[in-house]
Amino acid sequence: MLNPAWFLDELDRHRIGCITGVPCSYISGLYSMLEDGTRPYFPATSEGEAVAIAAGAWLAGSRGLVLAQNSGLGNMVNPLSSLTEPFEIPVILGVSRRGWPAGTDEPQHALMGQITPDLLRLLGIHTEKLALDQAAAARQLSHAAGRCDERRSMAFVLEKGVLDNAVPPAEVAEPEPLPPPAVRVLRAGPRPTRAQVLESWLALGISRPTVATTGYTSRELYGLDDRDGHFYLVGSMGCAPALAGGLAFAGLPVTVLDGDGALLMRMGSLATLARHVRTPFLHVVLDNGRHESTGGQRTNSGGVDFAAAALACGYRAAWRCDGREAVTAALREAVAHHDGCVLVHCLVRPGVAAKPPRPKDRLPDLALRFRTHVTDNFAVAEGGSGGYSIRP
Ligand SMILES: Cc1ncc(C[n+]2csc(CCOP(=O)(O)OP(=O)(O)O)c2C)c(N)n1
Repeated sequence: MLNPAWFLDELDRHRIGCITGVPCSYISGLYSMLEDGTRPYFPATSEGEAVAIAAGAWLAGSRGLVLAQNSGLGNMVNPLSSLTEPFEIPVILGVSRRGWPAGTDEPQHALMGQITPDLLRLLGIHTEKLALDQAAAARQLSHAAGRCDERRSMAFVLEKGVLDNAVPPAEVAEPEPLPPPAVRVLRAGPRPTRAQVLESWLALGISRPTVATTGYTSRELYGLDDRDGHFYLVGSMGCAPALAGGLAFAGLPVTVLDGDGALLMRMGSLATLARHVRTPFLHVVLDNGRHESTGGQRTNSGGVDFAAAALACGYRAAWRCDGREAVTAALREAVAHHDGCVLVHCLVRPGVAAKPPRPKDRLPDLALRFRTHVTDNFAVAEGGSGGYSIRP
């Protein structure tokens, strides 16, 4: 059996700067240590969100570990197959194995217990059972860190009893939530298209890492102005805010350009970001009420007040704007905020002028270009205030 304190020290030794995930009772001792607030731990609302956070950590120059129960493996399949694998962004997974040995656990875990290692391998991820013996486990963690340098992910299957659970849960004092501020409503000018909002953002000339969501938003941004500091999330719809979160947790200022369909897909990220982001984080929602990139089918966004939802989750400020001038004014005000998440909900006209281009470079090259830009140009936090330290 491994000591969780030793395990966490090993992670630190291997510069695994960002730990995220969703709990499992098999490794509750490890979570108790993480929850005491002394580690760079960012609990996620879903395991898929956690994979995107860990991917963001790598893009910020660090390494990310996702801890999860195997029941959450299904939630990870999308970002593991359409984000980390095609972009060659390495993540380390620690997946507990409920339902194993066969017949020893609750029925809802039986099938996943059987197929966990095969499923991970099917996703192309090198998978090993974490050893009970400290020296062997240390070698495995070194191996995982080495694979990160080669831009390859690795998964550890955590069987029952691998980590000592005799650690009492940490007492975490919850601050009293403050009443949310009011949404600022702005109306001025004709309703813009998505491309016009992107132009308004670019015209502000703010140089910060910018993550664009799946589909036409990424493609239009690429077509308008391809920059090293742009990350085009061509797959993994809904994961842009979480990926941006992985960057922000490292102390970076970030902008995320999101869609209404995409945000609705992983709304839990609003709570994760509000809780952990301490850097300037601008979340722009381009709400055309449509899944325009797949042919214009309706989303469920009609009447959804994304600005109020963000404030209810703990964002510091939020705007709802209708009209091109309103968008510009809201973006100007929003970038002046320097202490956490703000959201600008832009009502946009459906429509796309011409088929926007797709990024021409190889996805792994785009990821490396972005990472190099970020690590060369932005200072990252040295721990504390929500940031994790990144050491060369
Ligand atoms: C997980 C996942 N589900 C579905 C898709 C297919 N898909 C790609 S873009 C898109 C629509 C996105 O809608 P929205 O975020 O509102 O942006 P818009 O296309 O309107 O700009 C869909 C459904 C996908 N790529 N990934």
